[in-house]
Amino acid sequence: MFDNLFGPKGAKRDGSEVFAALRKAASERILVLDGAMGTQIQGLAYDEDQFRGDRFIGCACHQKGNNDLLILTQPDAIEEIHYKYAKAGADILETNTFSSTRIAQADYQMEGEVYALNKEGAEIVRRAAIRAEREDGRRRFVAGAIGPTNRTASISPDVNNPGFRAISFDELRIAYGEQIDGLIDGGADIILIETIFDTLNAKAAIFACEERFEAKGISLPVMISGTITDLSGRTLSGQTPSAFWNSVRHAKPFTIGLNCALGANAMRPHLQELAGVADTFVCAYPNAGLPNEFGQYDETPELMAAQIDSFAREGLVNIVGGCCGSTPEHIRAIAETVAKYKPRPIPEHRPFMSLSGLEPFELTKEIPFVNVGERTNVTGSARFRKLITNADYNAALDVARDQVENGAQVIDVNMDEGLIDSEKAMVEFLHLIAAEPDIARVPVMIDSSKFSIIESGLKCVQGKAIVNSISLKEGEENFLAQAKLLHRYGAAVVVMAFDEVGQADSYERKVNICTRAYKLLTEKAGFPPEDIIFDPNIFAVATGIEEHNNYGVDFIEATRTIRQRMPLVHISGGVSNLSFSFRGNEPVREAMHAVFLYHAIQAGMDMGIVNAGQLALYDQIDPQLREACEVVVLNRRPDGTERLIEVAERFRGAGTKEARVQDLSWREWTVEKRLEHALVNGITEYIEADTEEARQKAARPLHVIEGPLMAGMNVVGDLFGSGKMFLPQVVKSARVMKQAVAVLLPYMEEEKRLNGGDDRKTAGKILMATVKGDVHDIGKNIVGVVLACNNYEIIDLGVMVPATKILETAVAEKVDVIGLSGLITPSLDEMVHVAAEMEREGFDIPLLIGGATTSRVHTAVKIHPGYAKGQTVYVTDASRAVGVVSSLLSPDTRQGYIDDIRGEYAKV
Ligand code: B12
Repeated sequence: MFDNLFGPKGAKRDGSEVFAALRKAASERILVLDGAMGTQIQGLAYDEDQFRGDRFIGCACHQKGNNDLLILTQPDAIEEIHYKYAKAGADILETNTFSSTRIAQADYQMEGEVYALNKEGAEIVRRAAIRAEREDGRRRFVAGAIGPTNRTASISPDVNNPGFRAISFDELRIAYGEQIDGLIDGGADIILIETIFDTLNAKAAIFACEERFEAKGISLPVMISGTITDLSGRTLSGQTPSAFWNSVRHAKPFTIGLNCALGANAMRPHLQELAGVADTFVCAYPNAGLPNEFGQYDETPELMAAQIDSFAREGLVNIVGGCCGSTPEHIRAIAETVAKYKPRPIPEHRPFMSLSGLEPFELTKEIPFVNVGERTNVTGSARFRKLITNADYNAALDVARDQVENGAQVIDVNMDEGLIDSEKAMVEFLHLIAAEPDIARVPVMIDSSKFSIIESGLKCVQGKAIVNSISLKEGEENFLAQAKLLHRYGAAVVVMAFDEVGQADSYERKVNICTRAYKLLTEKAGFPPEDIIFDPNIFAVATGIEEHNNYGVDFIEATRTIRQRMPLVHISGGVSNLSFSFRGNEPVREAMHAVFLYHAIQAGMDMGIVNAGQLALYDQIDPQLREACEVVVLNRRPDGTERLIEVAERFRGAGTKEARVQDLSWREWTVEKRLEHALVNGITEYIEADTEEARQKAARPLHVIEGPLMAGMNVVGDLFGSGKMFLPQVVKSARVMKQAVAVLLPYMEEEKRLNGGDDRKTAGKILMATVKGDVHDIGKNIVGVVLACNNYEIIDLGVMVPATKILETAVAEKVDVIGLSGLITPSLDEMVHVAAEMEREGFDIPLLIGGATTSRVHTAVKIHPGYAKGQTVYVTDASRAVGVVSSLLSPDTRQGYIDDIRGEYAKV
């Protein structure tokens, strides 16, 4: 039998018994959470006096509508609602404390009652749970519900002042802490942070949980439930489900999930996304449909249960329940339906650093190097420093925007400047960034040498950020205290190889300090290894001081050893230090950086604060200069420095990369080589003339794309893949490619006209999309153009398109074929998912698959089998697309073609 607190009588009161019992139950079956309180309370039709009860008879403020207050004034009625849910089949009962924080209760002047509301709220549920258990012998768990409050920490309520916030992280943290104290003291088994529309509020609640757990010497399971506010598929504060997961994963929640705002059907795609990425239990409790004109929910128990049935059947959930509009009848129907199914198996943990802004960023093996944009750093950019000193934040935001547009995957923000209030500037700038979705989509690196500035920064970001940096400089105790705090804020961390003695300058010291920090972080601060980034210090070489000659090698070799011994960690560094002794000779500095990065990346450096726009391309460095740099960076000869100084003289004044581009000797090359050169170097100046020349040489305009232009892009891809080119440079290549394609477009249209295409009626409607998570669109656009020139009508949905949008548009537009494009490995899984959804929704139209990384084998083995009702076809390039589509759409050839494809795929 149970007593009031934490499990059976005699159980240890540290939460471990609850954890074990819940984990066991959740791995055996799908658990059921209760339904809405609001609808039930409305049914009681209480008036103002009943809301006040005897306890608040004379209070000044009106109380009708303060549902939580009924805990204190009508406890029996509230207990009865919980009991009904328990009897309907709920395993987990939520307290009626959604708004029981001092922030939300301020509307009713009930701030003083917050502790009582939460404590008594939990006690009431426990009474109902014990009654139900006595009757049927099944244990019920008490979940202390924490709502989002009525304020948002990362959105300004004032449209004219996007930097303003109506609530701070600390105000939320304190208010939640008070609520959590009450819930724990009242005997809650679980803390449920729910209806999260702003992840920063949730991060404050998580922080408060950990603080209160630590203070009380217990640890309860935490359930976290976000709200996707509408069909945009994002939270109110703009995060996608995976970005949301990355932001809260540090809490090691017992469940992650979604509730409210949407009915089950509309919630499905977002739930699928979460279920795909989360290595913990998943919980869903949607509304009973969407509210009608009167704000009521019409979805019957049967209808809602039928939709939740499919969640369970497809293995998406471990816990289900209902939110707004659901009743004990809904919960009964849901409990009955899910009883037939096994719970969702928890996917294995993917040990990749998973950051987020509004969108997720996962540092997988496919990403050779992460460019951290360094233009928003007052210590590195004189221009940015000036803008911040002059408080010209609009122009400062443009700097951030430019970096993201040009390929920075993370932006470094540093405000360490003696003449300004750095803490204030950090907060202000991060608040402003949050209001700019095109910047806020990437994660930030909060960079400061002052820990207080770092903490202030962390209180402003809803995403998972990186902190730059901490070190062992002031000893282990300080290091651990900072590390634990950072983990509580949910940040990844850069650790400088610096200890009590000083900065690590030799191979041994770099390796030893990083190894020591690693042990402390993973064994004592709870840091996942993949969230650790070591900066083993890049120092200047070729300074004329012999002891400095091996600095490059020391960094590179330390990197290799660290990555071998601690394979999940990352290595970063500030590259510009390396070439300090060649200040004023930009060509040599750029060459040294490119050479250094090339070798360091091979050794395992996978992140760097670099101005990639100013990097030379390794393969294009003057061979003599490259050789001289290599000798210095790799310390191959004692006279390396003198030799580099000698060679360097030749380049002094040769200008930067831009100036070298002015060297026009490449204009003498063949047109194919010139196109490649322009693509690789991002040169737009001659691209139109060169494309035109290539077109005149080619039989058809398309041949220019599929010949020299594709070949050039493949060179770009290879250079990028091998660490000799960087993302911002690839962005430039993509722009050049688009310009070249634009030159060819009118000629392709002309071809169509000459073939009499304009007069024919459309040959069919084709929907084209680059799948969710993928931004590559050059290939897809070309395929669209080629098909359009062959009289097909194209509906192009763009990039990053979720499956639901593809399917909905396909139905609405009655398309004949769907074409999916994808160039990165995760797109392969997304394509499998789209095919499975097409099967589920009863589609039978052909599905084309294309883009680098897709393949005939993957299509045959993974995509085709999941879409039995229609035919999936892998297409290698744009020119083949026309033949494939016409064979699939012509009644004469269709069946024969499909039989051939099926025969071919069966052999794979
Ligand atoms: C340009 C480019 C970019 C540009 C894209 C700009 C844009 N608007 O498209 C930018 C810089 C933004 C970029 C970003 C990234 N990229 Co990139 N990128 C490339 C690059 C160099 C060229 C792609 C290209 O345009 N090729 C030319 C076109 C014409 O070829 P295509 O797309 O294959 O299309 C042809 C056919 O495949 C076919 N086709 C294509 N789609 C379809 C669809 C249908 C229905 C049909 C029938 C046919 C068809 O027809 C086309 C014409 O014949 C490739 C390297 C390569 N060799 O592909 C890397 C590459 C694809 N990128 C890569 C990576 C890793 C990334 C990033 C993850 C890097 C990062 N660090 O963040 C990000 C991805 C971000 C994201 N979430 O998507 C890797 C992917 C590795 C992998 N297996 O996952 C590659 C292979 C580079 C490499 N070697 O590492 N990239």
